Amino acid sequence: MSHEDFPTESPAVVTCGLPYANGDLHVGHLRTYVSGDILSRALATIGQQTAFVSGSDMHGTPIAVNADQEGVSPEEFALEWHETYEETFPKFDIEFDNYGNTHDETNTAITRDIVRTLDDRGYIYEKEIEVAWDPIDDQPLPDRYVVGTCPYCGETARGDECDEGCGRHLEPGEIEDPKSTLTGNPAEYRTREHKFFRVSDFQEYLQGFIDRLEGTSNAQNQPREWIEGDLQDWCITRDLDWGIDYPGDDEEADDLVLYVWVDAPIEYISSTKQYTERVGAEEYDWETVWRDGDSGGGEIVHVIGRDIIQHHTVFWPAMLHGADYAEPRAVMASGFVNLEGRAFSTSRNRAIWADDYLDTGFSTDLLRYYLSTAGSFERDVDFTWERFQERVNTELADDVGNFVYRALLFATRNYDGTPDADVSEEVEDAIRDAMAEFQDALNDYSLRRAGDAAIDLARFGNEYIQRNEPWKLTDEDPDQAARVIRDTVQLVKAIAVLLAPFTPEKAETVWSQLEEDGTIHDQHIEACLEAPPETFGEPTELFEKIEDETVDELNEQLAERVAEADAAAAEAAGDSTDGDDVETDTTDDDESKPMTELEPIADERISFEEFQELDIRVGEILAAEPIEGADKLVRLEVDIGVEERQVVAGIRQLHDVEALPGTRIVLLANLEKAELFGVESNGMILAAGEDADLLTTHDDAEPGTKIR
Ligand code: B3M
Ligand code: ZN
Repeated sequence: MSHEDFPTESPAVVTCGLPYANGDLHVGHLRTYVSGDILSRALATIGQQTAFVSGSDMHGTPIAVNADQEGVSPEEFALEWHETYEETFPKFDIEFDNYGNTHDETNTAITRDIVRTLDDRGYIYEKEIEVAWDPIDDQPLPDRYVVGTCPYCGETARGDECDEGCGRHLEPGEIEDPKSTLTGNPAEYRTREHKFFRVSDFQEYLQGFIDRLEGTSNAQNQPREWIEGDLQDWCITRDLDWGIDYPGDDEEADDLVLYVWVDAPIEYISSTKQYTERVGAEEYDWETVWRDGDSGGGEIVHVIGRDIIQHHTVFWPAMLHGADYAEPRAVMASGFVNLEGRAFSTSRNRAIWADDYLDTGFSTDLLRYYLSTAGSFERDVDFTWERFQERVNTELADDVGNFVYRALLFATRNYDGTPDADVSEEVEDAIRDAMAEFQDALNDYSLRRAGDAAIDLARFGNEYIQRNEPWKLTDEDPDQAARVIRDTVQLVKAIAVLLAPFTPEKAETVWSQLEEDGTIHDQHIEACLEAPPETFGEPTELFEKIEDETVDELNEQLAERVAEADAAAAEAAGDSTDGDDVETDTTDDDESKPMTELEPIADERISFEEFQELDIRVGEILAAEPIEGADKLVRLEVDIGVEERQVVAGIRQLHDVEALPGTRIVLLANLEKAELFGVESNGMILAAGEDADLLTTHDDAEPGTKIR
């Protein structure tokens, strides 16, 4: 790996976190895959040799449990999902150079080889530990077969992860008050021999690694606490039938499989190797990338969700280093996609699924653009159809679509294509600046900025046409008219090249409208400045605007889904308080959970004027009543001085509804109206955090007083 700017001499590999072969993909997953795809396309555009790989994560307890419940073998179960993913990704133009799976031969062989190497080098040792055991069913309960209490923070946790509390990876035997998730039986601890990886041996190495690591700041900073603290060794085996067998002829280890997190990241290597096997090492050599030879390997960039940073910045680099593989250059950890401020819940259908999006009939380019450039990469984003509509209509339809259409229409009507003139210095400079910004943004791992480089160029183009009024010039000064149109056609081409990684289909449409040869996806960024063909035909409009009615419809569907999911969640919460129930739903990998981690401060500043557009008032709750059928919602009547408002708030389970009247609150008064469960909500009560801690005033500001 180098730390030179992209493009470098060494080949790069962009990887995406492997989806568990365990359920449908949703828009939250797509955020990572789309971003990985865009990054790899964009790196190729600037001349970086790049492979883009991933694969399905086939192992682990949730898959074993779910397969069992369906009465099929884990392999059959996981392969079916694997095939579904192979079909789903291309629908979103997520085009992996290789998409394998962790159970295939390549990954099994490389995993066993790496573990053997670590073992031979003394990085693996055996230790007797206590593992959770179901005494009634007489079976071991690894990882998610067991729930209990986190020994660090006291929250309810899964066997391998404190998912609702402090977020720590938990080692076998750590969880307190264990219970089986299969039967609900209280578990006991039994002594078993397991294999441990000496992560502690790598402390010094990891301290250097984390200082070198590029990518998003959450990936660079979050692991410091672990790396600089006491590094615990890592149990890498499980009492499970499903997984990759522990290598070697150690009889004791015969019935152990490797922990899923050992073989999962190794799939990055295996998938790259499979790519080489297909295209030949002259075209792309996996070993140059992954082997820690003299060159120190290639440019390895991992694109992942922010919940698996620890695996990618502690365990994984230690494994790589211990077995003489190259280290990652960068980790880009994306925030989650939320609905109304809360994480998707796959088991409760509180999510927007990949198929839901395909059902809308919108071009997948729109979602790609929206997901990859929605705020800063590491921040959670709330998915709303309004915001989606707004960005599509303004940035893609108004800025890009209008400009491209106007420029090309004018060019074809007056010149049958590109007029015979030189590009002006002003426009050439603008294009060069955009190219430089695009390249710089990639080196900063900021897809948002790379996308903005293209959009800003389109804005410049619109302004340039407006300012130069070529429609007046055709008669008055035909030479100047030709120069202006030559400029705008060049701008169109440049915008298409820069947008191609984001909106591959639409960019290709522009390419064929220009009657360029080949595909836009093989172009180098320098194509931005190369002359377009002399002749081409009339264009068609690139982006259709999304109508308000469409958004209303989509919102209705979504509100229904969220309400149903919340009701289901409330019901489940109610159930588990009245008994010793345990959560037996193991299908969820990203269950809605309180955000334990404080969100980083937004990167983007807003102006004081923008703040002033928010009409925030002091109010007083006059009346409060639950909304029938909606377990979380209350209808409030609020006095805001100037008038009384009806507001719906999702605070029913968090506050004593009867005690609410008389409470001073703070209300966002100029929020768009919404309808929830058939009740109109005219404003939003402000509250902090998951517990909806209501904001109020300290003194006696009267209802109606404006917050400034
Ligand atoms: N299969 C999914 C997750 O925890 C897990 C990723 C593996 S990446 C090597 O997000
Ligand atoms: Zn915890």
